[in-house]
Amino acid sequence: MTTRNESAAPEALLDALQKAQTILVCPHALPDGDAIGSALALTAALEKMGKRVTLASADPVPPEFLFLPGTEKVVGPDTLEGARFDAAVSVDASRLSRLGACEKYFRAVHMHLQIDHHATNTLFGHARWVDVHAAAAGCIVYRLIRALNVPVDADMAACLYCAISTDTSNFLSNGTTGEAFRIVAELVDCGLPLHDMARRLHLIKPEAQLRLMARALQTLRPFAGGKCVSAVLTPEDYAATGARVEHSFAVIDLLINMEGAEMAYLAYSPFPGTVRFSLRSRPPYDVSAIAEKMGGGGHVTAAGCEVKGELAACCARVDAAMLRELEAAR
Ligand SMILES: [Mn+2]
Repeated sequence: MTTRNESAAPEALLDALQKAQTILVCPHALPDGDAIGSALALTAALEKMGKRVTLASADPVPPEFLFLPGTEKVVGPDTLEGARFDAAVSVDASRLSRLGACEKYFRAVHMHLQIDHHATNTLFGHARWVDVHAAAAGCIVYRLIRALNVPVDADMAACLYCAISTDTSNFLSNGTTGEAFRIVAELVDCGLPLHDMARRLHLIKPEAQLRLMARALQTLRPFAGGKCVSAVLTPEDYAATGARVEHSFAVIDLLINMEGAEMAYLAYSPFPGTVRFSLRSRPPYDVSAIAEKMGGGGHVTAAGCEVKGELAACCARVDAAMLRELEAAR
C-alpha cells in the first residue's frame, strides 16, 4: 500500500501525532528554505498542541534563514544523545540517509513519521504524508496543521511562506501549483508580512554580492549569434569584493535570461587551480551531458562541474560543447 498523492490527511499520521507527547522533528541535511521553514512551522504547531518538540538539524540553519521565528530552538545532532521520543517526524527528506548526522537518532525512535513531496522518496515512514504533486513540503505541513485544527499564527505563516516560495523559485517554477497560491492567500489572511518576507528571502543581496555580480557582468560574452552566453569570475574578483562562493549563484540566472539566450554558463574560480562551471539551458537544449563529460552532472536544463586547469582553456572546452549541442538539437 502506498500513501503517494493522498490529498486527505492520512489517519495514521494524525493519530500518531496526537498520541505522542515527545516528538523529534528533523529536516533534511544541509536544509534549504522548504526543509527548515516546514520543520519550524510544524514544530510551532505541535508546541501549540502542548507537545514537547525537539527540532534537530544535521547542519546549521543557513544564515539567510536565521531571521525566521523559532530558529533559536534548532539544535544539532549531538544534543540528541540519550534523548527519548515517542515519535520522530522527517520533513522534506526522500530517504532516511538524507537526515545526515540525525539519521541514527531518528532510527532509534520507534515511530517514524514522514512528510515529503519528492518523487524519489522511499516511503520509509511507519505513517506518512507523501504527495509528489505538492509544490513544497510546506504545502503538506500547512494541510497537516489545518487537519490538526491548530490556528495558523503570523510566525507559522512566515515559516510556511519561506518553505513554499523558496521551493517554487518565488512561484516561478513549473512545479508551482494552484494550491501553493491558495495556501499563500490563506497565510496573508493569517498575518503574513508578505512584502517584508519576500524582500528578505528573494530580493535583498549583500553589497559584496552586488559587486561580484557587477564584475561577472563586465565579462558578459555572447557567442553563437547570442544563442549562448558566458561570464567568468576569477580568484581576484572574490578577493576584491569580499564575496563568498555562494554569492556567485545568482549570476547564472541573469545569464540564462538574457534575451535570445538558449544556453549559458558561469565559469567561476574562487581558488586558483580549479574552475567550476554552472550551466543552464532552455528546452530542448541539454547541458547535463556537457557537465557529465567534464566530470559533473545535474539536470537537463541546470548542471555543473568542476575542472582542474587554466580558465581560458576550460572555457574553450565548454564553448565547443555548447556549439555542438546547438548543432545536434537543430
Ligand atoms: Mn522541498
